[in-house]
Amino acid sequence: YKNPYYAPRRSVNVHLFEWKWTDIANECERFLGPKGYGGIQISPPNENVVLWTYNRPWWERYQPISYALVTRSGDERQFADMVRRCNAAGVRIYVDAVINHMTGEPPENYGTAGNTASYRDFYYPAVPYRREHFNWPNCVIDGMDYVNNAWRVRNCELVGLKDLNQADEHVRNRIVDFMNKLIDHGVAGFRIDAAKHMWPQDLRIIYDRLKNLNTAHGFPANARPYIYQEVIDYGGEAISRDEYTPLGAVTEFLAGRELSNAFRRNNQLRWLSTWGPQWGLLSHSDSLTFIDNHDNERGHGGGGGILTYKEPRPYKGAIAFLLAHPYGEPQIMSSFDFWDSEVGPPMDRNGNIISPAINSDGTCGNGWVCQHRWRQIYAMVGFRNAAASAGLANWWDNGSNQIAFCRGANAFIAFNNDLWDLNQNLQTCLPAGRYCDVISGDKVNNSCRGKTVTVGSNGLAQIFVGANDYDMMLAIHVGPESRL
Ligand code: AAO
Repeated sequence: YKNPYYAPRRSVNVHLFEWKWTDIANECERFLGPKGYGGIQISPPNENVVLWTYNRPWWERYQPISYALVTRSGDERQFADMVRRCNAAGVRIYVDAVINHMTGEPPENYGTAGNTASYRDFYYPAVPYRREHFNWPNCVIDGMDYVNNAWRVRNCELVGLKDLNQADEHVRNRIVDFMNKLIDHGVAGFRIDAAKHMWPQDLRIIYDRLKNLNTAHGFPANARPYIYQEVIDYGGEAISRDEYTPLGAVTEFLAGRELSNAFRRNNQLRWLSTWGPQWGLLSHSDSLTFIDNHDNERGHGGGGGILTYKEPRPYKGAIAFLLAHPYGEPQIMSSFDFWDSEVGPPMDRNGNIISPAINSDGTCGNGWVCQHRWRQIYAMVGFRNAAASAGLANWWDNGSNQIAFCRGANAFIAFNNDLWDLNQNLQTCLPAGRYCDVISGDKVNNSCRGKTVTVGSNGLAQIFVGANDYDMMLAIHVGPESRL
């Protein structure tokens, strides 16, 4: 369950938060495929409650009404078309699976597929679930439970969301049928929402009943779905991420917290020479790494202090380090612009999601941030693919916030987060020649719109990253996007 089964020479998962299936299919073909992205985390595809009372907040999608594949992102036919077209473009789809619970007790009681529920009776006829399928008698998790009561964290309700009992055979079968249907459609795996709130032994039974990935979509025989479990663990709680690593990969929230700290200059970049498990992070193969996610970019789920698109310079630096370093399986966030932590995606008066517009410079419009289209970010996807499995080599630092390293003989990156220029003759490990710095400008028709770096026969090159440069990093590699 720990292999994402990316297509060859690809990496990096991007969360296309609240995107529509037809837009994702187009994005796979016109951008993500060509730029080398490995996969996409999509928003929950199953029916959720419609919450006009809160003007259709983004979080209504975390309140299931049924497992019908109909949401504001699209219906089942559009879902199937997306998965087929993305797989054909070499880009995998990972589903955000909300299987811990159903809705809370919202004011409204109908869903995006037109089904209804009777909350008082814990009755969800379109699944169906009844009271006997929920943990009973019900209780609600309170703040201290996270610290000292694992039983309550798993058996009581998360913010009042009706808590399914995954020890029940009927519940397991409904969840397994839902996930297997998605595997039939060609998805490559799942983010398990609120995994901390389910018992590991129940999750194991569910995972073990999942089908192998669909070979008709290009997966090898006997491939198991990639599973990354959402467990928030900064230490000091009753439930540990280590209870979930025997089952699959786990979201490593510490990575984003530490890199946000460092790139905000609250910690010197030189200490990153030991980045990885020595920092208290999960082992490499267990770890899904990211800077921000859809919760902590807006202060949900205990956010705060995390870099987001709203602080672009240090954010791009942190993401560049995340993608340049071999540690972990990285994921990036692709957001819609927000000013309020509850507001949903751009929509028209009927609540239909408005598609991102694509501007002539390749960025997005209509309220979509599209970090995955920022040059400094997609360039680092190309960097990671060129670096491939080469290890980290030739670490250099100035004893402060200027660092540089190689990935074998394939790629080289330098960062300057000090208040003075970086101007050094550094070992790039690359073959002699001229390279385009993919951070400061694209290579177009064999000419470089950014800085050009000349590597000598000894691998050395003069590297300059000014303290006032637009970005704090410089990256070159042997791939066609950089070699001149
Ligand atoms: C909405 C309304 C609620 C209403 C509810 C039901 O906002 O007022 O009661 O409906 O009607 C999302 C939204 C929720 C929303 C929900 C359903 O974020 O606001 O509720 O949809 O519409 C915990 C869970 C974690 C969860 C996170 C939000 O463990 O799994 O809360 N994340 C996922 C999704 C998320 C989604 C759900 C789950 C539900 O990513 O989008 O909710 O499907 C500690 C614990 C964490 C815990 C946090 C927050 O964290 O460790 O496990 O996360 O508390 O309670 C420091 C600590 C850190 C601590 C944090 C906060 O940072 O270091 O450990 O403080 O105390």
